[in-house]
Amino acid sequence: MSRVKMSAKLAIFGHRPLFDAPLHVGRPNLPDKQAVLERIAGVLDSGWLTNGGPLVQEFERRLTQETGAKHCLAVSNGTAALELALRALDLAGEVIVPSYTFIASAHAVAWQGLRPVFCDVDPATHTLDPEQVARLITPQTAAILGVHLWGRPCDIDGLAAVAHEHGIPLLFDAAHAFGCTYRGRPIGGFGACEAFSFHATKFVHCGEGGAIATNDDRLAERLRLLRNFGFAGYDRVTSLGTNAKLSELAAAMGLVSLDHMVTIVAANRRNYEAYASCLRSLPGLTLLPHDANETSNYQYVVVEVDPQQAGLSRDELVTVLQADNVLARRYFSPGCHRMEPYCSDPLAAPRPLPVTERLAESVLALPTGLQLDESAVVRIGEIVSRAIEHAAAIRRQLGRRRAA
Ligand code: T4K
Repeated sequence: MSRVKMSAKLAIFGHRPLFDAPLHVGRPNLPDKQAVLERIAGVLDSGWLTNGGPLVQEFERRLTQETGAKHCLAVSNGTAALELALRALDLAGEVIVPSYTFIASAHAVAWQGLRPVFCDVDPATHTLDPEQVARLITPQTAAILGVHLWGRPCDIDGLAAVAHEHGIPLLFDAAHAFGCTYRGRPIGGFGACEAFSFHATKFVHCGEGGAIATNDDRLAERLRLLRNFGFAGYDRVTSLGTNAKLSELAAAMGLVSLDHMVTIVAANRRNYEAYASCLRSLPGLTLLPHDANETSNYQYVVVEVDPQQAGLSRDELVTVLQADNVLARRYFSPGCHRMEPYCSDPLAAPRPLPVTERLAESVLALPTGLQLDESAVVRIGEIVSRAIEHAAAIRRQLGRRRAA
């Protein structure tokens, strides 16, 4: 083993991984197993497992308290929340969405027979750029779907101005933004409606779950029908509908998760700050900042890698981290417009998306949540620091691997 390899104690050079077990991005937070089991035992004893049972109703009341929205309808997952929201707005034509997001944002639009038109994002926030949105408006534009990525709210005022000028609805994919605020007000009360995800990987979760928040009584009524086969009474169907109900078992998990929300956010924030101090002095790495005037859930730790300054590309750094059992993720790469069915549709991205392309090449997400403490973050910071210090040797090592 060469002198360089000995000094760079990294698994990529054949050393034992720094972590024995993998650290995942999106490892579910499970703060109180006993409380979950007790809630689930109560569900089983009651003999009421779904169809808007007492725990789903309690979960919805809690969501209303957290978001301040007039209505919160629990649904089976975040994608269903988006699909129902788009359906309830009775849209036809195009919906402007960011390409830099999880594929569900785009698929929910296409699944409703609408055409997603992909727009570029603001490099500072990774969310829709209202100026770019304005340039994509055509007579076919039916709505704007903003995504509050990483818990960072969109420029809601900017997007609302564009939507208002053109008389089209604005709605939000708030899958990442439960527990966050915009101008001091909780996410959930903006636009026509906002769609949350409570997937296992979200900081508050039901295993699988979602919700739609709205202040609009008529929209809420329509969403209630859509979620439950169009049933307006015991055996009275008044509209088309689907089954997007949340089960009592999932609500049990969600309620316990909500009980521990403050602890989880505190752990996320502690981890975020620990990452910030580890990465601050390293060249070519930028931790996505949070607005100090707003509340955030800190559920994603997002780093942009500048390969010129860091000496390593994002993908090379991910390989180094993964060798040490830190399963950093390339979120979101490639952008939605580069995936099927959208990359086969010449009309899907009418303008170039340079910021999206750059972010898709440079962003990585690091593990956080209750699974790791500050000392684990410091060790991850050490891996990154050693990787940058030994960037040239790592490149040679990866080159040898590719050649072998
Ligand atoms: N809009 C946005 C902006 C979204 O990010 C999402 C979902 C949605 C809409 C749709 O909401 P849902 O319909 O999902 O409610 C994950 C999640 O599956 C997905 O929910 C999430 N966004 C997305 C950002 O991340 P993947 O493909 O990256 O990875 P996944 O689910 O395999 O899990 C990530 C890691 O977490 C795994 O490496 C292992 C670990 N893990 C995962 C699960 C499910 C566990 O340790 N235990 C588990 O139970 O999508």
